[in-house]
Amino acid sequence: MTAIDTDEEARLYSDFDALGLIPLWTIREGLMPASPTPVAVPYVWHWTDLYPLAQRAGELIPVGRGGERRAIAVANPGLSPMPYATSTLWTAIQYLGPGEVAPPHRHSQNAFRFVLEGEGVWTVVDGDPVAMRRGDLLITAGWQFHGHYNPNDAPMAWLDGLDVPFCAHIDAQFFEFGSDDVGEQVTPQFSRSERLWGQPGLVPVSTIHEQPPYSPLAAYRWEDTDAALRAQLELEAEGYPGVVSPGHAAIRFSHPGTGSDALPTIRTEMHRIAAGSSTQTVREAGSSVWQVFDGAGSVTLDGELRELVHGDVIAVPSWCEHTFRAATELTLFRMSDQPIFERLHLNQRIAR
Ligand code: 1HN
Repeated sequence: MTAIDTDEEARLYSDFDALGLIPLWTIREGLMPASPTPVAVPYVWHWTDLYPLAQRAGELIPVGRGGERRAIAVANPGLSPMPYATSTLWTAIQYLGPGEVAPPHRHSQNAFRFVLEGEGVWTVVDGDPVAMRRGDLLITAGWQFHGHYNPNDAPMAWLDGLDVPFCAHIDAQFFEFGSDDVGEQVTPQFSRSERLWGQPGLVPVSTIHEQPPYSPLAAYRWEDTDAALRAQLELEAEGYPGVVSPGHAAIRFSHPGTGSDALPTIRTEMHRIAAGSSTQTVREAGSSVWQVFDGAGSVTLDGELRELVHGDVIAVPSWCEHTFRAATELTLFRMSDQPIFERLHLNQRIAR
């Protein structure tokens, strides 16, 4: 803060204030820090806390038009009272009981579902029914109609990821209710999008000249993800390249027609760390949220070690130094806002 040492200067500052003006020299360090100073804090939510609460909500709170979804957001304490995991990412556990319907709607926010366990719910994306099973990633890009149906006797819960905070910061939110008609009551083994796009490396020629800005493939199946991760670690053992770093395999869910991220604003990846191995220690501009899919280990967030087991959700704010260690083989899902940072040339990363 600049010292005010004359009456004339004092008048200058009060005139600035009266006209809604703020001189840079009084606030430079807040506006231009040497590196990011996120308000969000590094944080871990445990699945053993999340799931029983979602179950209780399932017993007490109906799902339907208005509230739309029984989704319970992980709220970063640094961002209180907003229901945001990081400054750009929304992450929630969503719970749908037997016979329940989460009615169709659409919004400008991009979304995905990641299935930690269970199966049987199907989500309808722009009229295309997509089955949800353990380990699958389901894509619902901005402005696609989507509703979820549970025709089974058992409840199901999954992780929702959206760019809600980012869209809110830039005033880009639009929302519309869909039809109350739930549509086709069938669960095909493969969605129409998977029939068109689901063969590796094979792009329908009819789409070559016009690709949507999001992945036209609505589901990435666990069998494929698991096989890809397993192959990387096996190839490493055979002396061939493929892993990110020793003992660390990773794949990115990509647009099959362009190779870019599956969603324009959210990067989605799956990581597997061999028992006893660690990831590199990374700091990057931009935030991410991880979920333990399988196995146990730990994460060190800005020097603080936290134990991790099945289902735990981890918020990594911008520029937070993080390292994952696998006690047993550890498989992690990751979402991040990197596509925004890369497209706007704001990406910075240090790995060691
Ligand atoms: C939404 O539409 C879903 O469709 C889940 O399952 C979570 C959080 C904020 C806004 C819309 C869904 C959401 C959401």
